[in-house]
Formats: sequence, structure tokens, C-alpha cells
Amino acid sequence: MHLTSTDRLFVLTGAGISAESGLATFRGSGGLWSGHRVEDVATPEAWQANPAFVWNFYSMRRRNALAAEPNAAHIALAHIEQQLGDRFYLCTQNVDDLHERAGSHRIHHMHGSLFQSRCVRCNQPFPDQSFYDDAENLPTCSQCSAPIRPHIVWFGEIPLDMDTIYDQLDRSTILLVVGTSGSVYPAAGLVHIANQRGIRTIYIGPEEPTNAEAFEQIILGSATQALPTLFETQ
Ligand code: BJW
Ligand code: ZN
Repeated sequence: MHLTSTDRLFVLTGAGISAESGLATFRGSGGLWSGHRVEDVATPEAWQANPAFVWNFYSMRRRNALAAEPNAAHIALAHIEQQLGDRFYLCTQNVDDLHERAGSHRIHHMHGSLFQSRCVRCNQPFPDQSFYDDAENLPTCSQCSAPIRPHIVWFGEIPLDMDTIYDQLDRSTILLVVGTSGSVYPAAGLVHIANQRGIRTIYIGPEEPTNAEAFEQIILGSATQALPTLFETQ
């Protein structure tokens, strides 16, 4: 990809970029979380009905993410950030920390972070790498005794800091989307906004996303194959 000195790159990543680090995707090839449909576990209703089940799921996710390592695609994005500085912005739907561990700094987790929790009443996120597998010993707030929940954006909740996302997209000249099925909004709608603004749009993944028709260019391939080469040829 050729980038000029005035180009600004907005990257949106999804579960597919972490697939080659061994973290299962939700949908698409290799999708489905250990028999759980994400719609049954990542909702405020699931939390109200069975917080132990939800904590069990996110404890498993924490274990898997702690055991995983960043792959060549995460590293390629960290390298391009080093070259572009503030002309680069990474918005990820992923809650794992593999982008940070690869060296990304200008990153926003729109669906929250696996290694943060928050009190349902105080609402202040804090770092948390614990596993809560024991239904009798779920965490509660030391200040107000209300339940502690994962700092994750579930269906029906508003993704974090959408204003900054829209602002950064407005300022960009290229939208590069990697490894997302394009089925969850508002993330899946960013490509439509980009089209309205005349921003160039590129998708990378092994299969076409649901919103494929909105992209100018689709590169079919895995993230670790396609991303490092994309930047090498600039
Ligand atoms: C590879 C690969 C490799 C494989 N290399 N690629 C009806 C119509 C429209 C919208 C709605 C509707 N009804 C309800 C809604 C709204 C709802 C929604 O979109 N639902 C849809 C299911 C229809 N959205 C919400 O509720 C959101 N909030 C909201 O809309 O608030 C109102 C609002 C409106 C406007 C502005 C602002 C606010 C909240 C969504 C929260 C999503 N949460 C989850 C779970 C929590 C996080 C977690 O536990 O991890 O986030 S759901 C789950 O899906 C997770 C993901 O971040 C998200 C997206 O998944 P992703 O990343 O796309 O993964 P997959 O598995 O779907 O796809 C993987 C892809 O990788 C595949 O394409 C593979 O091909 C590819 N791949 N190997 C590259 N090696
Ligand atoms: Zn509290």
C-alpha cells in the first residue's frame, strides 16, 4: 500500500486478527466460543440472570488471552504506527491485549477490555487479571458492596468513546478493516461513513464480510499473510 505524507490511516480490527494467536473468533471460519453463542453470554440480560455463568466465560477468555502471544499482524500494525505517529489510529473491537503487547499505543478498545472490571454502581474501571470461577465467591466492590462486572460492552450497551472514533475517522484518508465479520454495529457501519466522506476503504480477511459490498478493495487472505506484505510494499 502506498501512503503519502498526508495520508491518515484508521484501522479497525476484529476477532480475526487474533485468530492466528490461537484465540477463537465468534463467527465465520473457526468461530463459536466453546459451545456458547456470544449473544447468549454477552448481554446485560445474561448477567442479570446468571452472573456466575458470565464470569465463568470471561475467566476462560482471560486464561486464553494470557496464554496467547501477538502475531505478525499485530506486530505489522505496531510498526506502521511507529512510522505514521499521530497519522495512525487503531480502533479494535477486541477485548484482548495483543495489540498493546505487540507495541501499539494509539489504540482504542471500543468493546472494552478483558483485563479490566468495574463496579456496577461506582462504574470506575480498574485493572483485573483474576479468575472468578466459584459461583459462591463472585467479586463485590470494596466501597459499596455492589457486584463487580467485566468492563466489556455487551449487546444493547453503547460502545466506548464513539465521539473520538467518529472524529478520528473523519480525519482519516484510508480505512483499513481487518478480520471482522461486519455483522455487529456500530463498528460494521464505519465503512458506510467512510464512503460518505470519500475515504478509501480496504478489507483484509479470509472470507468476505457481511458488509463486503461497501468496500472499495477486498484482500482475501489471513491477517498474518496479508498485513505484513501490505506495509512492506509501501
Ligand atoms: C480472520 C482470520 C484470520 C478468521 N485473519 N481474519 C439490528 C440491526 C442493526 C443493529 C442491531 C440490530 N439489533 C441490535 C443491534 C445492535 C447490536 C448489533 O449490532 N447486533 C447485531 C448482532 C445485529 N449492537 C450493539 O448492541 C452495540 N451497541 C449499540 O449498537 O449501541 C447503540 C449505538 C448505536 C450507534 C452508535 C452508538 C451506539 C454493542 C455491541 C457489543 C458487541 N459485543 C461483543 C461481545 C463483547 C466483547 C467480548 O466478549 O469479546 O463484541 S459481540 C462480539 O462481536 C464481540 C466482537 O467485538 C463483535 C464483533 O465480532 P468480530 O470481531 O467481527 O468477530 P467475528 O467472529 O464475528 O468475525 C471474525 C472474522 O474474522 C470473520 O469474518 C472471519 O472470516 C475472520 N477471520 N480468521 C483475518 N486468520
Ligand atoms: Zn462500588
